[in-house]
Amino acid sequence: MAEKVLTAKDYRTDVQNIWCPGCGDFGVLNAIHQAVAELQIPPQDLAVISGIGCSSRLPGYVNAYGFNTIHGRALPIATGVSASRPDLRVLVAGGDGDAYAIGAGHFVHALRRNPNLTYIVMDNSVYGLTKGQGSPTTPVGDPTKSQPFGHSERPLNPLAWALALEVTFLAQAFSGQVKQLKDLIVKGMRHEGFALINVKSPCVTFRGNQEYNYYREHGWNIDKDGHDYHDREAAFRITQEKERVPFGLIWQDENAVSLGKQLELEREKYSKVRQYDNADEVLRTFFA
Ligand SMILES: Cc1ncc(C[n+]2csc(CCOP(=O)(O)OP(=O)(O)O)c2C)c(N)n1
Ligand code: SF4
Ligand SMILES: [Mg+2]
Repeated sequence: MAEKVLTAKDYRTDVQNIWCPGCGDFGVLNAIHQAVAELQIPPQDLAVISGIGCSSRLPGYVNAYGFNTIHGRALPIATGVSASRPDLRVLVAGGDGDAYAIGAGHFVHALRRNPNLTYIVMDNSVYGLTKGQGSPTTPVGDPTKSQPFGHSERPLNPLAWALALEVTFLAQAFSGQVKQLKDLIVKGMRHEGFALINVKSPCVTFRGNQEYNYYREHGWNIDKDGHDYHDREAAFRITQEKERVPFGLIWQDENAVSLGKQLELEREKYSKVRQYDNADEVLRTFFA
């Protein structure tokens, strides 16, 4: 019998979606459903791991293994899943607070280890779930629930930060451009190593409904503009862009060794050394 061709519908779940109408995260969810269908990943071969936040509800809406973990801790848990089950394809999802504030330490070390993960950060420049406080990507001067007269801290530049940390796949997308986002997720999931996709995903409830227009007017499609994503200096210049918001694949390094490959090599090395049957034998050998 011919194998069933999976479609985006096969990855939907019956879990009631409680995102606000108009939330940008719907576009991200659609793009994920389409991307995993394009890659024909059976649900039992897919894991979706998140932290805590509105965006981190996403695993509930994807028919796959899912784990809505702890605020800021999606990456270490996903790294463990990927390391112990290399047969699974692992997507990580979460918000700008989850990734770049409380999860910042884990972000640094996940990039350093280069595990086989595709990390989709739904960057809405606000803490949505906790009702509208400023986040690490809130622009200076924007009113928030915590600073109604304007956010005072300078925003972090996640693209420049990730590139400086030698991320091996870096892209930015807009949740209002589902086709481009889907293509980037497909490329990210084919990448051997860590793929970061920062997605501008408007929070209509706490940042108004003008951001869709802003990204449409100021968006710069670098894929169509002929950007060479192997050119590191050009990639850095893109991360410094002030007037336009770059969307597309910024940087890819296909030669870096992934954590998955590294672990294969380690297993091979250690399979050749003496195996111990019990702890007493180990203690006798090393502490005799
Ligand atoms: C350890 C811990 N600290 C704080 C919180 C409260 N908290 C839950 S979600 C969140 C921020 C959510 O913002 P973001 O990660 O940007 O996700 P969004 O809701 O905007 O999608 C905070 C501070 C928590 N759940 N756990
Ligand atoms: S509060 Fe904002 S981020 Fe959360 S579901 Fe509503 S629109 Fe989306
Ligand atoms: Mg947020």
